Amino acid sequence: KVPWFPRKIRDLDKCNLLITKYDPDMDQDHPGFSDPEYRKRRCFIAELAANYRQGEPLPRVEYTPEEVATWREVYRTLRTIYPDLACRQFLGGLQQLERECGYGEDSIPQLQEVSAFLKEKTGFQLRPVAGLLSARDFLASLAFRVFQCTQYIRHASAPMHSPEPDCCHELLGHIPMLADKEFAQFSQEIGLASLGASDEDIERLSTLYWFTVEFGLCKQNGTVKAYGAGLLSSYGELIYALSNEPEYKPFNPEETAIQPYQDQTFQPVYFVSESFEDAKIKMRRYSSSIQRPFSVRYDPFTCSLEVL
Ligand code: H2B
Ligand code: FE
Repeated sequence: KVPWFPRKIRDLDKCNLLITKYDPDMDQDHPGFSDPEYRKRRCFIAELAANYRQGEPLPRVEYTPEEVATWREVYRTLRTIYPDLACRQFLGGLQQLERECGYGEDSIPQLQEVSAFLKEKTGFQLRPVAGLLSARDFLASLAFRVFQCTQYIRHASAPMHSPEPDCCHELLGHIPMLADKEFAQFSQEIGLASLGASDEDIERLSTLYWFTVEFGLCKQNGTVKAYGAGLLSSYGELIYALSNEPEYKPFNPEETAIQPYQDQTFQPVYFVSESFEDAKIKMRRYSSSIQRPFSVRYDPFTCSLEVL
């Protein structure tokens, strides 16, 4: 039996299964666990996401001076190392965001503006999400060029690390890459491959997502650069991944899809692709090997799927 999957963009309202693994109310090791003010703030922002319906304007958050100070510290620290370590597409996207979308260390960009910006560049749009989503729901939204974005910020006591996605991770790690046409297409293709897939195939696609979109490296002009959002939003791991300590393997979906990964500490291994073009071709070949009793095509005019 084929698992349910969204057929039109509105159906994403039903893709809302949250995983409470690392949230500040459940996880004693979370830096915000013993800060009731922080937890209250998180609940408020979570409500905004829970009440959101597809097509509505994205909620605005008035960030406090303390939250902006956390953002400033993250932005400043990362911004200085990007020119050496980030791939060209990322740097181009970030520059455009700084010029056209108010990116900078003085304020946290609002999802509404960022979503409008992306829509013009690659057709991607944002949707607010309360926390970590199930892999199936998260991947399904990519099929519609919708990126699920958290809106809260990490705890002020640990500006350089967050156990879960937060707005620094989304806005600095993911958004500049999603402004690149080729990367946008790569992301959507993972999403399309996930629709109606078995739990085992979802697990393999999640692992591929992890080692590409989150922790991917690629060669550019003979040097290895970062394109993964988990790297580009973590000062410590970005430096580590591009030092000579970790092991590198060439990106190869069959092998990458079954590599065990770490969500608590740095990755022991990173996968390097020759280029995005190369990663896209290999991923496409892998996706077409996934067995499903139907095929899907995305219709951008109606934002819905044709299931054949
Ligand atoms: N949920 C949210 N909110 N952000 C993510 O980046 C994310 C997620 N990543 N759920 C998913 C899981 C990823 O780890 C893969 C697809 O499992
Ligand atoms: Fe992420």
